[in-house]
Amino acid sequence: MYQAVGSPGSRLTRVTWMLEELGQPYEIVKAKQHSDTMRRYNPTGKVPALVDGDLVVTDSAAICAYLAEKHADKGMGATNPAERAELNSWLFFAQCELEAPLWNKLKHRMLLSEELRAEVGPWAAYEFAREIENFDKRLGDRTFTMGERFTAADIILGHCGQWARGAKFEIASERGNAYFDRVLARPALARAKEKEAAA
Ligand SMILES: N[C@@H](CCC(=O)N[C@@H](CS)C(=O)NCC(=O)O)C(=O)O
Repeated sequence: MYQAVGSPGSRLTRVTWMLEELGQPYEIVKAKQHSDTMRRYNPTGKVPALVDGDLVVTDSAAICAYLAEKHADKGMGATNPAERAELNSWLFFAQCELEAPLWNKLKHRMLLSEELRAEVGPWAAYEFAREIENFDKRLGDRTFTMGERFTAADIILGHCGQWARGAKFEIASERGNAYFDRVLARPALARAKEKEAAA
């Protein structure tokens, strides 16, 4: 059985959501960032990690890509190099562009030590708005990022949308908001959150 390691409500949700979408059994191993437990799975102490037998995978997008490839029959990954390139492009966009302002703002608000904190609010709002505009253009009229199929990329992007809404970042895109509504209404996400709450 898979083990999803990390703290409930963090990027761990990307892993539990993915496992729920795939219908795979898993247990949640609760571990806070930089705790001794977490460092046993990830030397950086960062959350989350996935344990699959002897293999430990870290970094949420890599974990989702790994699971999509392993359970290829569920159609959440790529079936050829061209599709893989497109999927990777979305995953990298999600983490490098869309997530970056969300993460930086959170770090400067409450995670960094006082002397390192800077006022990044206006920059983060500007960058996020710019990337939402880019997301709108790239998404076009598709239901999901890869077309009609819900894939690993939608997990990472959907989680960024949830994060943005929770942190009160403006999503000035009708198509973007409709996409986030669609993706965040997935029953698998609700089940993942329930399991995290009960862990
Ligand atoms: N690229 C990693 C980032 C992991 C990450 O930064 N996780 C946060 C919690 S959600 C953390 O552990 N932060 C501690 C730190 O930045 O040192 C991923 O997507 O899993």
